[in-house]
Amino acid sequence: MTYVIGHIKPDLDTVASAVAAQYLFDKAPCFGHEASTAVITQDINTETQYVFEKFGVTVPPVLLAESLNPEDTFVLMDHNEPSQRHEAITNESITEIIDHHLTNIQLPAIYITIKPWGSTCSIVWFLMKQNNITPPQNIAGIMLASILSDTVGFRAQTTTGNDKQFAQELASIAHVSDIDAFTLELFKAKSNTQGMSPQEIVSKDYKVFEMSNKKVLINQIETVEQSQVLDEKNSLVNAMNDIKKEQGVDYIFCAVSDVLEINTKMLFTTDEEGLILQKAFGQTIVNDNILDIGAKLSRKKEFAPQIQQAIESL
Ligand SMILES: [Mn+2]
Repeated sequence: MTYVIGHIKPDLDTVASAVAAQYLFDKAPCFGHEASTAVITQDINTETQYVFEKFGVTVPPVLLAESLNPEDTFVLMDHNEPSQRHEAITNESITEIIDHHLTNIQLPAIYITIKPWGSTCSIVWFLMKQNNITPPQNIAGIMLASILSDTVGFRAQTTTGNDKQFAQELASIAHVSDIDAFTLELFKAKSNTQGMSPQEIVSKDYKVFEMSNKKVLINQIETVEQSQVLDEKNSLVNAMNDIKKEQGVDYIFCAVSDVLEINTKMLFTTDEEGLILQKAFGQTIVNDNILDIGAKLSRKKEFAPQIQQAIESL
């Protein structure tokens, strides 16, 4: 069996691209995956659940290591780094990679499609077009939603002209007439923090980085209700202090990003962290534990490298 699988802590693009790629492989024998099954690494997030329900697409099952056979192979979607991979996947079992991230690939010659586009679903749609394959309405819908989600509605720096064009094409197959309205609907589903505890908010989507021998945790929460989230500042900062201890990190930051206004306010817990942020973004702190870093949304491009530089220059 060939398993088509995205990264750990699955997001919409990783799950939808696996479903779309399985459809492509079924219809296009030239890919050489005779029997393929889309699977996921872990439970899906609320945005993914919302989109799959909306379009009536079945969520793929979680891959169970104990059900694997030695001859099973894997197509990695939306990731290539070993640290992003399901732990049961060995180097030898990977036969193909379709991705749009920074590469760290040390594998024998296999099929690799990497394009610097905004979403892996953009790449899968490109491959479908190359092979004259049109997905059904519901798969086109989850692909469109993935492009809009990964590019933050074309606002992210990673957005290319192809992503915009492909989204239009997929929208017409999916019968989505108003992309802007659909984007807002997605943002609302994604950014619903109601019912989430402060602990859940400040650990919703975090990565731990190694910067100058310091462990740095950067969490990001995307919202359309930034001020409501920040009203809870004191409990969020307390929760950040707990997570800092739990995870044994030196510094912790929580980016509260307003995806409609395109603005990020960064939460921090100590004066030293505040200084790092000021160094990184050159702004003045007007409110305890909060720094407005302006029109930025991308942790990968706009927060992490700047914080790293600031820590290196301490
Ligand atoms: Mn992606």
